[in-house]
Amino acid sequence: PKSTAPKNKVIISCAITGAIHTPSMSPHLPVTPDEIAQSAIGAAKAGAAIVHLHARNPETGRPDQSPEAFAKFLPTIKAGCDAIVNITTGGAPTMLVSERVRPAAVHSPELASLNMGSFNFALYPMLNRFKTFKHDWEAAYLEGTRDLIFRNTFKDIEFVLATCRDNGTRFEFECYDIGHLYNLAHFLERGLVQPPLFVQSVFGILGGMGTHPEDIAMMRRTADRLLGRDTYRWSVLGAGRAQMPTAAIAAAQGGNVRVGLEDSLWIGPGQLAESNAQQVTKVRQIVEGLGLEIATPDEARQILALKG
Ligand code: KMH
Ligand code: ZN
Repeated sequence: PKSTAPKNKVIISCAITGAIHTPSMSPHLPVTPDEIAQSAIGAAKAGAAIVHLHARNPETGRPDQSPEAFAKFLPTIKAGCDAIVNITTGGAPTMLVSERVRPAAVHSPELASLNMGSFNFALYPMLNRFKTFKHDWEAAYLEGTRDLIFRNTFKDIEFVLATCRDNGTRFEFECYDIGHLYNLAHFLERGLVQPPLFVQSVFGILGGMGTHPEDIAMMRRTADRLLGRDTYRWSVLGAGRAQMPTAAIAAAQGGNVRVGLEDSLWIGPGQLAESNAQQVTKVRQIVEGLGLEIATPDEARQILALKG
């Protein structure tokens, strides 16, 4: 069969471990540098063009935003696959932006995440589902988000942009609400961000937008109107059980998709995903089932104008 032009291919991102879930929630959540590296390589082999990375303390599983923690798995990932490395500047919602930006500043990845506004980032409802924890910090971390603002002021965003400017890192703009698209349009107007913008619409974090198909449609329409359809590349992620339905809805409309254990621990109702690769395989089947092709890492580099 004839292959479609790269720009019509679907980029699969996989967020390997994140800072939302804690180790006691799933034995499959990668924690140590080797687990993170092998899980990222597995996701890439299954079809992820981009791996979105956070680091954790190997003993406790607590999010660790030191550049040294990332240095323990980045060389293995780069040697083991060709996927685009995307380093978080979100870190954990409890961290300050000065700490959050350091791994991207030091390791100069092709992509880094950039969270486009301040909002309540509530993880405490997970305490209704998960009740026993191996480590002291886990329950307190989740409970603490009852009174937490994930801070991403205009100055914070400018700081991340300025810090990463000289190393040519481009961004996965995390937009959890319509206002975050207006913030991105503001930075576009000021010439501080350059097209094509990689917009990651995040659905299903309590404090941000929900996961209704109307929310997904509204996000898409607003991005088209504010940014211009050719100015941005649209990707979506749905948290928890919304992961696959959100991906399916967006892929059917020309969107790109993100999966991974950062965003959902599940592969089906009540069934924990055993790996990141399992979720990538599932979303790939959805995408290909729609008659669409997935982008290779090099095609994704071209689509997103990355430095390579
Ligand atoms: N945790 C996700 C909801 C970041 O790393 O900058 C969004 C995220 C944030 O990936
Ligand atoms: Zn993340």
